[in-house]
Amino acid sequence: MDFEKKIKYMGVRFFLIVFLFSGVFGVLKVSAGETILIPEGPFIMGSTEKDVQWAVRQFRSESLDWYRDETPAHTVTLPAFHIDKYEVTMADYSLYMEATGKPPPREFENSRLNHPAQPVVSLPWQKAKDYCLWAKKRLPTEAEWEKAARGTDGRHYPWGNEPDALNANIRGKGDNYRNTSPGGKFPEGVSPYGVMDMAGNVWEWTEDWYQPYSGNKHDNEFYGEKFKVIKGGSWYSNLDLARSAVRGKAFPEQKKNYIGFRCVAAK
Ligand SMILES: [Ca+2]
Ligand SMILES: [Ca+2]
Repeated sequence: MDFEKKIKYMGVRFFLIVFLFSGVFGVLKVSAGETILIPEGPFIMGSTEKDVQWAVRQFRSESLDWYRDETPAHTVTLPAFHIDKYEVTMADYSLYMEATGKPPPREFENSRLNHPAQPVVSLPWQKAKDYCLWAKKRLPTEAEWEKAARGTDGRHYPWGNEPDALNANIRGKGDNYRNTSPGGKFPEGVSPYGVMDMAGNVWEWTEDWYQPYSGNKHDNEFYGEKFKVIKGGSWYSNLDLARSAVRGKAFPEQKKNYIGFRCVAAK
């Protein structure tokens, strides 16, 4: 190879290396630490009787009882806080494992779920909480999560009231994803504040126990300090469960490939 060719060859190689590096960091940039400010003030949490009737009709549900834990709709006033724009990703969690020596959750071995920009899954509640504390944040309360998802006006979904199945990664691959999707692939599903994937992709751990709302008339054997509330539905659930008022529940020690999380911090 003569000198001129060699220079050219090295130039191409240099370009390729820069290109690959920017690709890798591009992935990290999507997820690492981007947060959204949720302003202080009141919002409507939970579901009215009318909301419940709507869901029953829309999803041809067999029982009104499925929805009773969302009632009554009530106003909650929160101070301002920051919330992660995206669910915590595999790339985020890899940095944490490197820094702390913590072991990987088992889905790190699953090729369908382990792209760096896909949400980390299969972590029990305490491990999700530990990650947030390491990142100098914490898990959201149920109220914080719901306000960040649906804004102040009591809408069914982050984007409004239309039950549009293409606005979120839910069950089935009609939305192009059979499993979890990389963060931010559903721009139409964005919340009023700009938070991504609050409907679908993965359910998200919250700080709170599954307790009745004040004024709730529903007899429910699952209330108490047994289950943690999870929010938003997942790639494994239907559009009904992706409503922002839905109160999912999971035992804190459950490790599921449809449960992930995001963190919040004080303003
Ligand atoms: Ca899907
Ligand atoms: Ca989600």
